[in-house]
Amino acid sequence: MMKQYKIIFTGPVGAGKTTAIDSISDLPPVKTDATASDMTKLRKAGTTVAMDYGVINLDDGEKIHLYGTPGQERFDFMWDILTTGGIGLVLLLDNTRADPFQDMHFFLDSFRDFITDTTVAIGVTQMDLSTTPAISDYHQQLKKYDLKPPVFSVDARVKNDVSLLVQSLLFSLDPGLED
Ligand SMILES: Nc1nc2c(ncn2[C@@H]2O[C@H](COP(=O)(O)OP(=O)(O)OP(=O)(O)O)[C@@H](O)[C@H]2O)c(=O)[nH]1
Ligand SMILES: [Mg+2]
Repeated sequence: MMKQYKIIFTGPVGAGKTTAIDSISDLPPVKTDATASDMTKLRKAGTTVAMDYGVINLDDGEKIHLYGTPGQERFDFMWDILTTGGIGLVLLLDNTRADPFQDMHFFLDSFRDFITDTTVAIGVTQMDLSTTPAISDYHQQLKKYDLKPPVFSVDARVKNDVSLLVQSLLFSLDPGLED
C-alpha cells in the first residue's frame, strides 16, 4: 500500500494559498474560487469559498495531498473539516497586509490543536511588494509562542519557493521523508 499524506495550506485572504497549490500540484488543481463584491478591493478576481485541492506525486509512488482553506473567516467551518487526517500545516502570510503579525497570531491560535498534534511551516508572501517586516522579525515574534517553525520568504507563484516550504514542513516532521 503506497503511503498517502495530507497537508493543509491556510492563511489570510490573498496570502496565496490557491496560487501556491496551483504552482506545485502535479495534477490540475481543484479550486472553489468565487467572485464576490467585496473582492474589488483586492488584487485578485476570486476568493476560495470551500477548498483547494492538489497533489504531489513523489518518486516512490507516495502522494502528498494538498488542501487549501478559505481565508475568509465566514468560511471557517471548513477549517476543521480540512485538517482532519493532516500531517502538517503550511501557514502563508501576506507581508503587505496591515498587520501580518496579527494574522500570524490569529491563524496559529485558530489551528492550535492541529499544530500541537502535527507541525507547521510559515511562508511569507509578497515580500517583493513589502520588505518589512523582515523574516528575522517573524522569528522574533514567534519567540512569544512555544514554536520554532521554519519561516521562509515565498512567492506563491514560484514552484520552487513553495516546494522548499513544503519540504521544510516534511523535514520538521520526519527527516526520513525528505531525500
Ligand atoms: N507580487 C506578488 N504576488 C504574489 C505573491 N504570492 C502570491 N501573489 C499573488 O497574490 C494573489 C494571491 O491570491 P490567491 O492565491 O487567490 O490567495 P488565497 O490565499 O487563495 O486567498 P483566499 O482564497 O481569498 O483566502 C495572486 O494574485 C498571486 O499571483 C508574491 O510573493 N508576490
Ligand atoms: Mg484561495
